[in-house]
Amino acid sequence: HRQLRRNLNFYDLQPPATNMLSEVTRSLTAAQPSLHPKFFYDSEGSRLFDAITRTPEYYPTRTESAILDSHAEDIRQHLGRCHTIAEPGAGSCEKVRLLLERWAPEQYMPLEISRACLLEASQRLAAEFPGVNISAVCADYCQALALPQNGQQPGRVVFFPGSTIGNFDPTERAAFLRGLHHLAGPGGALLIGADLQKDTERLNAAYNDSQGLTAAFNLNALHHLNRELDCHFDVSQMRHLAFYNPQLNRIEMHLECLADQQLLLGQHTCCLPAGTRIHTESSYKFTVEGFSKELCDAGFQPLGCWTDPDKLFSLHLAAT
Ligand code: AVI
Repeated sequence: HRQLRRNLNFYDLQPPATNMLSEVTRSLTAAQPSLHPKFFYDSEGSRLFDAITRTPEYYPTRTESAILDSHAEDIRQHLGRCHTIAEPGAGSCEKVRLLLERWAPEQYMPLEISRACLLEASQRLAAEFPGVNISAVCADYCQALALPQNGQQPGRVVFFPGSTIGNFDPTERAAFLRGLHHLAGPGGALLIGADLQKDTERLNAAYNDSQGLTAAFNLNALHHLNRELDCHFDVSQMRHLAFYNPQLNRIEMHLECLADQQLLLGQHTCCLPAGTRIHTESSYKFTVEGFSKELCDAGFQPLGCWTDPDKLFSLHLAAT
């Protein structure tokens, strides 16, 4: 633990390095080949995701910001007081700014696996918000959710925006929500974004933007693997696919092989025949009632839900 400024403490929980080769080999050689969406996010992937959020088709980010901007005060009133805001996967800590400005909590605790990203963002915030004590924690999701409770202090308000919760499959999601309940602790709360079910055209357009940024984002996972593992993907012979699956209420992103792909995975070779689809991401879409029920199942008591006038996106507040 290091104190970097008067109002900034940095805690490094040293997230364990994952064995990328064995994980990728297992998922690519499975009967249904897949890649975990975390492989999107190298520096180019993070830049592309940021660009996606500004496309006209990708409504979630701007809609959620507008909801937060219109209702920050109302949400705070439903909450009562807020001592600490904790944010798992805080990234560049951009979205929380609005809450730091409007709620002026005593403490902000970003939890982020990327040490470089966390250092930069927390130093910037500490300079900009001298009245907020920042406890930056470098940790992976598992470590973050197992963090000890706040001692004598009241529970934390866990902030989990962006509908990232939609990228978890139902079983994982239930476990993750229980983890957020633990992180919030007794007397705590959760403020979480959940993208809503809507017409298929709008959903499909959001994941097939006309500038091709989502396609580049999806394909970038392969450039990332080529760079880290030298696995010889011919990226020019792969294509981006994204479509809504109405049975499972989710957008599915895949990468389809346009020609046979001969891959080198460590000492082993593996062939993915033309036509193979690698499932790279699911993005579940919710109903307000369905998501509230999931919060209840994880032990939360819903306190309120805010949406935009077109009911595209929802922000849920729940107490532990
Ligand atoms: C990060 N996550 C909430 C995004 C989503 O919409 O599921 C990731 C994304 N994938 C393609 N576009 C954006």
